Amino acid sequence: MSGFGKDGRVTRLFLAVWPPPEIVERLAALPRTEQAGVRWVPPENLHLTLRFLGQADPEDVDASLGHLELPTAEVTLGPAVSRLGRSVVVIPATGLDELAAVVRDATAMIGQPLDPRPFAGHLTLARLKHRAACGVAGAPFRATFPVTSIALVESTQTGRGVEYTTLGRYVVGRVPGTP
Ligand code: 3AM
Repeated sequence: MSGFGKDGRVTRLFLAVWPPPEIVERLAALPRTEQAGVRWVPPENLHLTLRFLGQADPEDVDASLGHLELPTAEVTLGPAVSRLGRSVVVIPATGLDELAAVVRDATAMIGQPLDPRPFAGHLTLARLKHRAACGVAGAPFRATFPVTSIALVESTQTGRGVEYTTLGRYVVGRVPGTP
């Protein structure tokens, strides 16, 4: 774990998997038609959320995850761009359920209450306003990659949109402190 200030800042946080650069490149190459009511996620922000914490102290997260053995995971994205609910354009993701459950259990008392809905692995590509149509829905996309770490990410709303900063990473598949 690295990258935390010790100033006890309270921030909006979430835990996520960053896809590897070659997958981000392929995701960014999907058609991104600029049209009214469609807000595309910039390629550098593409991620798979494991848990949204909201306002929380990063040190509490570190205390909960820093000594935990996180299960390994292999993400499969696909088979195609689809919708999650009415307004989110996603690529479904499988392979993260066990990791998400461990993260969720370990951080249950931190940040906002747990979402009672079952975990639905996905990578958000765009958000739609007023049920806008989005040309990319249905486009085939398949990719598989191993998860090497999960990231604690700080989300900051700026004039240019949302900015994500990785505050720290937790390696999966080994007990912290062992080689
Ligand atoms: O990974 P996705 O796109 O599903 O929608 C936000 C994004 O999810 C979600 O957290 C992820 C990283 O920002 N998010 C933002 N605010 C939220 C909230 N208040 C939220 N999820 C639940 N409650």
